[in-house]
Amino acid sequence: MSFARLLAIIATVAWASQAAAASAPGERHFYLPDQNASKIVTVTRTGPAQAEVIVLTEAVAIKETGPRETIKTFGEVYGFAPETIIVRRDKPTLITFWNLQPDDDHDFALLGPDLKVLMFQDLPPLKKTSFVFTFHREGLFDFKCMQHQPAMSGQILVLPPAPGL
Ligand SMILES: [Cu+2]
Repeated sequence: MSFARLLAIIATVAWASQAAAASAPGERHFYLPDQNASKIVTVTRTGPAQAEVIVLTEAVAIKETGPRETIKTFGEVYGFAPETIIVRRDKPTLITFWNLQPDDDHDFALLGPDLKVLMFQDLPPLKKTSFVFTFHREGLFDFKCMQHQPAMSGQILVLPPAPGL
């Protein structure tokens, strides 16, 4: 990773932490891609989809179950499983996030190629949260849970349409 890209990621995470801290819990500002961001990816809550992916939130090392030494060193560690999602351009893909934790909120921030946040959504505890994503550009897109950085991160790889379709 280049130093400039690292700086941009730090700036993005700092911005989101600040935005989250500016309002009380539960009052955070969640949004789907705006008109400009929709040129990169269209996101709806429901609708027809041609592919489906389920993403679980995984408690890797947490205060309730330990190990204590690990948490002391790393803090609580969560992850997305899978953390790499592969979709095809122009193919509506239903992604459902299962927040498996009974008492921990997660969130989903999708970053554009310039590392601007394209969308930011809450993933409430013990809930399935679904979106239909249609990417209009190929490439690699980072996503993050802003509450559990840096470990709770992943990438969406957008491939060209399948040959013959
Ligand atoms: Cu999280």
